[in-house]
Amino acid sequence: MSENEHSGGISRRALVKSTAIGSLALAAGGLSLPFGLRPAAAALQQSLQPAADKVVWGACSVNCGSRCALRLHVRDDEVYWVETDNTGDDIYGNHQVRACLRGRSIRRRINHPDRLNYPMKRVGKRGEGKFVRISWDEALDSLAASLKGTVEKYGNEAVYINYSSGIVGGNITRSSPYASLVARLMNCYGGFLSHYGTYSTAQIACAMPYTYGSNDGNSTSDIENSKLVVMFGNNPAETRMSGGGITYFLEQARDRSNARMIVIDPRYTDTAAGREDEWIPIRPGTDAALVAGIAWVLIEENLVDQPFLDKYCVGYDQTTLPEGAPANGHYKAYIQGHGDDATAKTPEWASRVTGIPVDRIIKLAREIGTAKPAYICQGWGPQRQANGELTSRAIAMLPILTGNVGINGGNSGARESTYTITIERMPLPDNPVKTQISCFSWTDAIARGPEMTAIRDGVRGKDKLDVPIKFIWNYAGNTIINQHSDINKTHDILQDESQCEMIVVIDNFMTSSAKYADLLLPDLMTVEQEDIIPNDYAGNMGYLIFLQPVTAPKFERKPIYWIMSELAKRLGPDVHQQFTEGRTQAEWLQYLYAKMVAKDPQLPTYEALKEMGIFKRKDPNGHFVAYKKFRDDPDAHPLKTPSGKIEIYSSRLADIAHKWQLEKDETISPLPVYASTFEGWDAPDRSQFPLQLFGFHYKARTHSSYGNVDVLQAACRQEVWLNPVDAAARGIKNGEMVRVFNARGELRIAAKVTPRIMPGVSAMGQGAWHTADMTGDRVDHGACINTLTTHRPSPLAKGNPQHTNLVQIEKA
Ligand SMILES: Nc1nc2c(c(=O)[nH]1)N[C@H]1C(S)=C(S)[C@@H](COP(=O)(O)OP(=O)(O)OC[C@H]3O[C@@H](n4cnc5c(=O)[nH]c(N)nc54)[C@H](O)[C@@H]3O)O[C@H]1N2
Ligand SMILES: Nc1nc2c(c(=O)[nH]1)N[C@H]1C(S)=C(S)[C@@H](COP(=O)(O)OP(=O)(O)OC[C@H]3O[C@@H](n4cnc5c(=O)[nH]c(N)nc54)[C@H](O)[C@@H]3O)O[C@H]1N2
Ligand code: SF4
Ligand SMILES: [Mo]
Repeated sequence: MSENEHSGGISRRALVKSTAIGSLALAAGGLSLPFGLRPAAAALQQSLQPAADKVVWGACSVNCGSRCALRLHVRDDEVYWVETDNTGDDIYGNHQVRACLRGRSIRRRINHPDRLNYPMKRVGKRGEGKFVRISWDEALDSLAASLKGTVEKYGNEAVYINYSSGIVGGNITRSSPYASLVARLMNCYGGFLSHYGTYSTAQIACAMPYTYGSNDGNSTSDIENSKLVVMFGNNPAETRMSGGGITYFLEQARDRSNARMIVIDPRYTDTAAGREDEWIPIRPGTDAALVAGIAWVLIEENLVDQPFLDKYCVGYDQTTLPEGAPANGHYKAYIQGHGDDATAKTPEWASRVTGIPVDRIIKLAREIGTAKPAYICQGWGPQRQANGELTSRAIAMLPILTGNVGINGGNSGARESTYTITIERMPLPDNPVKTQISCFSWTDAIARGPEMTAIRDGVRGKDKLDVPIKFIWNYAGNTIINQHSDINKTHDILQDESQCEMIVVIDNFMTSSAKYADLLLPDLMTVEQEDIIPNDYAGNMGYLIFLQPVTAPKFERKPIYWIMSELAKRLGPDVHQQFTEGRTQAEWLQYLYAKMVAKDPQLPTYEALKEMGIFKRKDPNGHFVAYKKFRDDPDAHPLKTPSGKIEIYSSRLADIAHKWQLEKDETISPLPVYASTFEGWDAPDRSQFPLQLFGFHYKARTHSSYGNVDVLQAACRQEVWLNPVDAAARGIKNGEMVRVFNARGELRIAAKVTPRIMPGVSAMGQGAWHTADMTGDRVDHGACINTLTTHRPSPLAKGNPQHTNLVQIEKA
């Protein structure tokens, strides 16, 4: 989830000189008890626990948007007890980076029976999970031969590195397909077909820059300066769970400001629960209509910040409409009903679309128009819809109309940014292959690659793709199957071994994606290696964690650096030399850290950091304020948009809308309008599949990671949320097993009948492990939502609209 995972400048992380805050680490060796534990309790705890042989600093490095320190107690080369950060205290600003339920269960992952122990090659059909053990030599020789063969026959453009996010943050252990060791190796060997966008933020990262030139938000800590917090589809209580993460900042900052908090979400989320002043349920995919209804009230009641709009923006009304735009093409005309659709976006109109009562829309508009400053933000749920590009830009209209951009206590309408200590990554040679596809369209690139064009399929760097994907690298990702859409269709595409000829999976576990591997290679986990990892989203407290290998490598698991170096050897001495530059993994780490210290001399020395385990530092600027320089002096600090201003009307989007080939139910617009979409609430297929369905990011797992840990499964069950009205109409009781299905597939799951979700909408945690007999009925008993999602991409970003689905639910 670091900047590379979310390209497009989601999280702005300035490297700033500053001083260390109280982060005196307890000694890494010897018995260390939780800081502040009272003596009696400490004595009791000590009497219950055998003396530790050693305590090793580790980190949980999954892609959950947080990052937690772990202190792993080890005896006889096995972890027997897991604790978390004990540096700092409970005081806001010097708090502990405490792990959530997942990180604390890492011992069960390390020793899980699903773990891969040996290199293997597939002997059954793809997906069957039949493998035989082979030696590392055989694995690496056949991998090298296959890669060479693919490059000779089809060229480097036929080699694809699939999106993956299993390990985030490390210098060395780092799954990001943009910058992993796999990418480094491929760039030393002629390059590879790369992708743009991420499954996380495809739509918003593509769309926001048309408005702002980038996609930045104020740090959550800045809420201490706000009067009102409005969250659209943002659920940090589940999606930023670390003790060092956003929820803590949200709570603490709100404590200081007493800001009212309004949560706009189809679900009454854990973030809302007990914390919100108001929950406004909204029909999925309709936030842009709510914004338009609010804008109508703001304009009617003279609550817009006209001087701000005149000075900083383009296209609000006639006066700043850019050249070439139609006379009725401005935002005000769209809202007032003078645009092409001749529809006034009254609260009554918005109410019909969103399902929110008229008076509530008016009241919300007045609150947003008068509370100054207001922190208006969005999570990434609204943008993971099929019209998500429009939605993300539309939500940004509220802070723009009310002049809340670029000030303390305000926000841009984007998700929060964070402070971080910038870390030096493994350098990446240039990729000689310039062609890119969207990260979501790789299955299309296998099945119909050469048909894919720039103006219909979003191919970049070329007018069209010349070769289909023939070789896939999948390192620390489960997006071959579990996390990509339409599993049944993906399965069919991958069955044909003459299409994609080779799939290499490097993982720790026998995941559903691993079952589709031709070669399956067992990696060490991050906690089993030495590495340095920075914080992810952590408000205004940055930190570094220095991990030491918690145990010796077991079985024939190998670190990724070794795997890639050995492969490089087999691809030729030049490739090997360029890949390793003659350094071992340990030497690389020291070399990279030395570069960090050279740029940021106030960092501790390598040895001191190793001793500390965790080093924390607060943002010396206090809070990050997005677009502050622009607000202070727009001439000296123009935005990165073509006009240098906030582009409410984007001429570039007008041009794209004009040139690209789109279907009738796909909309690209220069203005952040509301548009219906395929499989939305008003789509024709709703007569057959009457319920909207989306998958939220669930506390039980990080996507599929930790999904196989029994205690977590028991603590947070996999259920489909259903409103009592919809349940009663189907004769479904709470806890009963149901079938959830549409034309793409079917899954079985228990029903959670609850008023916490609005009628007509259903939801389940995404990331559960797909479990189906793919040669039989294909019914998924693991309840992985991607049994039901579509391969059809969103119109502009060509991203994953995985939250836009229509289904039927019946008693099983
Ligand atoms: N329907 C639906 N689908 C979604 C989403 C959704 O909201 N709805 N969300 C999307 C989003 S935002 C994302 S980011 C993607 C995430 O999709 P993925 O990036 O595939 O994330 P995970 O499922 O966590 O899979 C990570 C894999 O890395 C492996 N791994 C972990 N640590 C290591 C390691 O040290 N070494 C190696 N070699 N492997 C390791 C894990 O075992 C696991 O198989 O899913 C997307 N899919
Ligand atoms: N525990 C846990 N934490 C995680 C992850 C995880 O898998 N598990 N994944 C991490 C990753 S990689 C990412 S990208 C982030 C994802 O972070 P997000 O994308 O923000 O998470 P989601 O749960 O998909 O969506 C956030 C909220 O949006 C709501 N929502 C869905 N559709 C709409 C809509 O149309 N309008 C509105 N207003 N609300 C809507 C959902 O109910 C949900 O509460 O989370 C990160 N954190
Ligand atoms: S899953 Fe995230 S919040 Fe939980 S321990 Fe791991 S890094 Fe921390
Ligand atoms: Mo993500």
